[in-house]
Amino acid sequence: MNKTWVIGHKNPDTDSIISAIVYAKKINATPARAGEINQETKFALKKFSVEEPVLKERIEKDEKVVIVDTNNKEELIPINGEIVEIIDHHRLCGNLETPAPIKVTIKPVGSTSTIIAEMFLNELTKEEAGLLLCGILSDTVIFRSPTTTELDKEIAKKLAKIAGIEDIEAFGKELKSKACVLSEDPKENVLRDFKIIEAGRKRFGIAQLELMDYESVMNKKSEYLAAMEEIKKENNLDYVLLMVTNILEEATKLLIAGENPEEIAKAFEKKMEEERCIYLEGVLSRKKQVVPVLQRFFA
Ligand SMILES: [Mn+2]
Repeated sequence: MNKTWVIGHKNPDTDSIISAIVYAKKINATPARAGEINQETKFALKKFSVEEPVLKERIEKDEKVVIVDTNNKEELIPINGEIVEIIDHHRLCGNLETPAPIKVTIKPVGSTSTIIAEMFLNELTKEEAGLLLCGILSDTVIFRSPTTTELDKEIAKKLAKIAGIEDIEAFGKELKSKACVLSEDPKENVLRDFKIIEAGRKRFGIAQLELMDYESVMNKKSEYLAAMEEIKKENNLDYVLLMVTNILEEATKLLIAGENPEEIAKAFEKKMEEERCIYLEGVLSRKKQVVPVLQRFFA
């Protein structure tokens, strides 16, 4: 039998790694990762004594793969083998092809972990439930992100019960605090959670850091802007934006590298707060609150 892998997107986040681990276990496949594991995910895996999945650089011709937490070819490692299933919570991208019909599950919920938890709710071990709870809390920013649905909250409660976690909010904050540990290198931090999107004729790189303050980035603003300028050139982009998201304040300071920062301020109907920075109250989600604004404005 050909080997079946379960893998999420490059620059993997907690939801993507955990979805791969738990789903692989449930279907007797092998989980893999498409990049380095971040501090938050490491905390989650350690907490429930689960090993890191193996790093995979491509899916070989004779291998099968289940894709989780994305359906965008550009976010995946090269796939020479056969895609057998997709489970995701992002908009349908339409750039993946399969030779035969496959099972596709895409739901408008806060995390892929939510979908997988719902599939196996009555057959989860304590560890699996704990891991999936981490996936939900991470992607929904402890239910603060506007991507959060009632189903996410409902499933999270059930998972917490199975995992023996009493205070979901406190556990979520502990998990999220691990994501706030920044490296000394601004460029590394910007690339940590970085996505390239197109809006009209413009190409954007949008990075996000979820923090419990602004200062850890804003005190080194010029260094961050220089790093963003470099990344812009390297990837042939029109703009690189950095969402400095304060999850406690539930707001984002958006740093802008690119020719015409005023144009970006205009897209969000904001005044420039300070040089190359606008303040976005209530904004936590790149997918729901930043990308659509740019795509509408630059359409
Ligand atoms: Mn996700």
